[in-house]
Amino acid sequence: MDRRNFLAGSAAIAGTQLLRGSGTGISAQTAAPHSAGALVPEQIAAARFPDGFLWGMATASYQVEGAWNEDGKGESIWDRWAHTAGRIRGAGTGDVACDHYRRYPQDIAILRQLNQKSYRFSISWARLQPSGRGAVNQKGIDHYKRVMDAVLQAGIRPFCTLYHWDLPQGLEDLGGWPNRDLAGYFADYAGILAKNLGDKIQVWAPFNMPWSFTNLGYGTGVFPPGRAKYTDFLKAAHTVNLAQGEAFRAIKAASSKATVGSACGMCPAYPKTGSEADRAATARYNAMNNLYFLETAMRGRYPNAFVGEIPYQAMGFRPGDNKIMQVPLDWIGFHYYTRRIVSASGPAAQRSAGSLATETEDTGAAGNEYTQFSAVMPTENPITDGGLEIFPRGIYDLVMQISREYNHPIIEITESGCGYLDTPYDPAGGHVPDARRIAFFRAELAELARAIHDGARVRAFHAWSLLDNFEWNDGYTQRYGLTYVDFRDQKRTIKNSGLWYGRVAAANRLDV
Ligand code: IFM
Repeated sequence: MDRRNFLAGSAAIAGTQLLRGSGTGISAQTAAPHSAGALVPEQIAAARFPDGFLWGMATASYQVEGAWNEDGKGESIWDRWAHTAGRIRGAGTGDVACDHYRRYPQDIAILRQLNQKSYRFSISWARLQPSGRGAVNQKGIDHYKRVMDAVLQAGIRPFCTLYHWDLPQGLEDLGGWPNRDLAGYFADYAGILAKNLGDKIQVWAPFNMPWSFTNLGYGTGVFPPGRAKYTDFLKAAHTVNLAQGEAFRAIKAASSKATVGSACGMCPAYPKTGSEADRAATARYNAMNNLYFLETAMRGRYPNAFVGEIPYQAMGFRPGDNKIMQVPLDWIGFHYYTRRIVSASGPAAQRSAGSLATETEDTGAAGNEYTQFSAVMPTENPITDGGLEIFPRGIYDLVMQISREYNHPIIEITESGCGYLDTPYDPAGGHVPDARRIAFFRAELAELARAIHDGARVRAFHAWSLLDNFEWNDGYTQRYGLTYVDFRDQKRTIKNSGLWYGRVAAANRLDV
């Protein structure tokens, strides 16, 4: 099959029927698709990526660094949470994690070996400002300068996420994200980073998955600080929107070369039926889970994720906040893992019980009296060991949706990956034969190539993750890495998926 036929054929397989949502600016699918659409070998072989495409990998400070109390670092809410009995599966903590704090030269050498062009990492706020405000810990700055030098020497673009969930405990003690003063503290932190590292870093994203940490930390309480009040979530989310705007300005003021974007968790959502109620519920889900921190930046307004009026009072909105939030981003970054099927629900809160809140629950928001939708992850296609349904077509739908919504912005896929528990296999010389991860990325990347062919301006893809690491409440019971880490001795073994991904990065194609 030639390239043209491949693309035409795969578009037909996808069969998307995107409609404009009424008055929301949100697209909604007419009905839930029930299969991923099998990809044939010719489709994989025909997939191409543009010259200069930025192949990358991602990590996050608390998940990999360790050194939790060294060189002046302060305590974070994840330190406190993981040190509390019963919070983390297997009693795991990030105290040592992958020891990336010391072993970063070795890890950056892996990125280089695998032909990577972009390294997305996050900075530990408590390493820079131990209590989250005030004096700067010079040892923290010096550490990240050394890391950046190593990344640049390897010919890799540093992509810095300012906040990947590890709030300094000192700021939680002041009320945490529901306290709008944190927007100002975050802007100070952003300015410190841009002033000290802006000569080395040009690509910045203020927040990783802002909906997740505000909702899980303050709305449902399954992540630290473990508070469960929906109006606290509304307040926390509003502070984060203000903080995103203030940080954007602080970074740009300190570094003329800086570009600022996002790293939102997103999930393409499909209505369960073609009914008006399910379509409206899907639009609310999309507004809440996908656009709540994007529409605010791009257009200075909240998308209406609510039944009825936007609850400005409950979120602590003040006159003029629109202007603070509005900072048209230089590019839009988002993650893709899986999809949701959405239906209208009553006002009663529905939440899956007993989950330790990995990505499964993270993106699977449940409704309440404000939002009144039920969002379910289907299980029609294979499920990863991490518990997520594999749905390659979702990345195509999501990329095309965001392209349409925001007038064809530059897009970066900031994360995508899968949890599989494959381990080194001795008869094969210690290789990690994780064929399922290769199949996952191959199918998904073919769908991404299709989106690029159809006009989406995607310039980067970051696989989650460079290393097996601390998977939040699941501790070390999940492995998302393209490099296997033996947590007994910190030995790294590049998995077969990592070797394959390195060849893809070199060739810009998938049939390698
Ligand atoms: O490990 C997480 C990461 O921190 C945020 N996105 C999803 C990953 C896998 O669950």
